[in-house]
Amino acid sequence: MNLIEKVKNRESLTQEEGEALYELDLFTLGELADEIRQEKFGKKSYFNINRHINPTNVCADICKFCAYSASRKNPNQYTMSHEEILSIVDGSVKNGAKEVHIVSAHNPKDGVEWYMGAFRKIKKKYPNLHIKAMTAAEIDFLSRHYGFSYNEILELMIENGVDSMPGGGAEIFDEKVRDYLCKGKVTSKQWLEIHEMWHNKGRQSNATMLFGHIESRANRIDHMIRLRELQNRTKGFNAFIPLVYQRENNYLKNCNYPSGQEILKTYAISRIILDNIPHIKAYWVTASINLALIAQEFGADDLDGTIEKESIHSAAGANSSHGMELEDFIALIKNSGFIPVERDSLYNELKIYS
Ligand code: V47
Repeated sequence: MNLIEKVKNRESLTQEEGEALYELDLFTLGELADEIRQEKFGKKSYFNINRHINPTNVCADICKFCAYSASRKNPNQYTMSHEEILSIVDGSVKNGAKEVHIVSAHNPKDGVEWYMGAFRKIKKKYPNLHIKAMTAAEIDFLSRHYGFSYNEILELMIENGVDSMPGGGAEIFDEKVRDYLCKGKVTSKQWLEIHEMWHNKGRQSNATMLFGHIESRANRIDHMIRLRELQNRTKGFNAFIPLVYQRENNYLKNCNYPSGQEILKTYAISRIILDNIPHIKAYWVTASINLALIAQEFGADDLDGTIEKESIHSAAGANSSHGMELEDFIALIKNSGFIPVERDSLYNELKIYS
């Protein structure tokens, strides 16, 4: 059976078949991915009203691709107090946010209680606000630095109000590339183990993949297949998010920056390979809003959200520091021929803008 027939029959593809997908032309791939997307969600495109908060940029780990953490290139260290974090949350809730997405650097000075206390205070004040927080990289850091087991950190997160985990810290799972990018940080095996433990507690999370730097196409397929295998066991991932590498103000050079065509192929292929992860998110911050809108025709059904403020990718050159106005977001999705659907963090539909 040829590759296209296998995709049309919804068979799980092997590493070699995944790599061969990249050899198909963009429009064939787009058609195949769009068929799967339409089968699952029709013309609906999901987004949420959310706020990204990055409470500290002080980091004990060094990732070559990161322009956000305080370093020689970015000497402006900051760490927010709980009061500062709460006052941001107050403003966001007033603006209609239903989710706060909290991701920090790996701060060796503040202790586990600084992280957990912030979640507890937010949850106490806003019991219905969804807290998506703590990447597996942060969990691994807290465990290493303060001597907690993964399970203890995960239990503390639940106790203090964290509802779901974001997909950050996955980068690229291939050990050789990962060692070059971010040696010393959570390993691929640990990243997957932490998400598995979280899922086994009945909780949900997302998964990212940082691409468009020094990795190969084969590395991307391997990354997707490792996620697919975990998802087969737990069903705990909601969304897969291919993050396009942003190249400014960091220490990662000699990269193969992807063309628009390569980015769209990667979205389409992730829709095809990850047959068991419901949503493919075109995170407009790293893809650019224009490409994210086109990605809706190449398998992506989710555009993340309005964000309000963003620090990690804007530090590396993305045009995202002030998020997106809700009206603009809705109009852009509508004008691109899709139906904007406001969702909550677990993909329950809240409002359809037909
Ligand atoms: O893990 C850091 C990435 C991630 C750069 O779960 C970079 O819904 C591109 O995980 N170029 C954090 N990417 C952000 C993240 C995320 C974003 C949106 C939604 C969700 C979700 C998760 O940002 C890090 C890292 O892979 N990153 N530097 C850079 N220069």
